[in-house]
Amino acid sequence: MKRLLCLAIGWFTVGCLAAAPVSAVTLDGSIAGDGYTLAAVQTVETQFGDASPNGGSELDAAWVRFQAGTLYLALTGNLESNFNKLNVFIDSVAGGENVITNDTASGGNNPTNNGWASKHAGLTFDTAFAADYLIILRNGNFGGNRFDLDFNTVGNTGLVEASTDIFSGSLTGSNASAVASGIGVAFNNSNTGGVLGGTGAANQAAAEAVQTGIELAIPLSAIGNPGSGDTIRISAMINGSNHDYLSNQVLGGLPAGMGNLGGDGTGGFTGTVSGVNFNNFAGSQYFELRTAAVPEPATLLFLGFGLFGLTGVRRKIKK
Ligand SMILES: [Ca+2]
Ligand SMILES: [Ca+2]
Ligand SMILES: [Ca+2]
Repeated sequence: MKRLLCLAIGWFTVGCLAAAPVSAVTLDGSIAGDGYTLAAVQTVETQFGDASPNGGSELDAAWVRFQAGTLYLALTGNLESNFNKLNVFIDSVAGGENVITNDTASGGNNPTNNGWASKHAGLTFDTAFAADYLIILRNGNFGGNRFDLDFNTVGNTGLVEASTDIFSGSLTGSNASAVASGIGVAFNNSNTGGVLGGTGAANQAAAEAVQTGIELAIPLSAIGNPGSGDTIRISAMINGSNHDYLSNQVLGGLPAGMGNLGGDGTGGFTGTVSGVNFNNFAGSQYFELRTAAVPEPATLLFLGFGLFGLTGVRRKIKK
């Protein structure tokens, strides 16, 4: 919450300054000091391994901030360095796919990059969600440590951008513009707190307390230029390294008690995730934000108030 700092000289209140403006977001894989707003908190423990910090994957919370035409999205937690996929589906414009179709080589409408569409064909989002874009993040060791990011359209093949080893030989790091659309990403995998391993209800206070993980800088121009007040919906989930076995780490979260979704929604392996239908699980497996929901802090608002209008403030100061 913004606070007003009021200046008083003797008996005269001369004006109010907005609290020091929140500084620009630092793309470093941490939400600390960035002025983020909480958008979603994990609801269920992870069945993809409790990271300590390596050896597991968890999505603890989602944090957002709009700044200078960019959507900053932080997904706190961990991503195991075994090329498991963190898939971030974005519904930011009209149209898109509520049920994912195959790639164009197999009768669908999606690009073939990373083989994701052929594994997702049939996956069904909650009714209100129709994906327009997908960011795929993964890391591991294949000819050296690397972190890769793919960005593509969903529902048409208009855009495919794939970028490998964006942290120059490291599993973690920061890259202010990883692909041609200008999407930046940073990853800090140092979290050892957050949710525990299992299928029980998440400790949401612990999940909310996690400061590090994936931090994305997404230019609104890259996702169809949603306008002021438009709703953007995001469904983030961790999948296996072949896009064919969904974990139980999804934001918005799955109901407590849910284990990995696998390919059929109940943990079974089928070779694809086509049997997953998020309408079968209580709650929304997406979270939403409005472009105007997180207004920029005013930069050094100086409001000249007369003595008369601020008697209340003066009384508070005098006390
Ligand atoms: Ca940061
Ligand atoms: Ca859409
Ligand atoms: Ca649901």
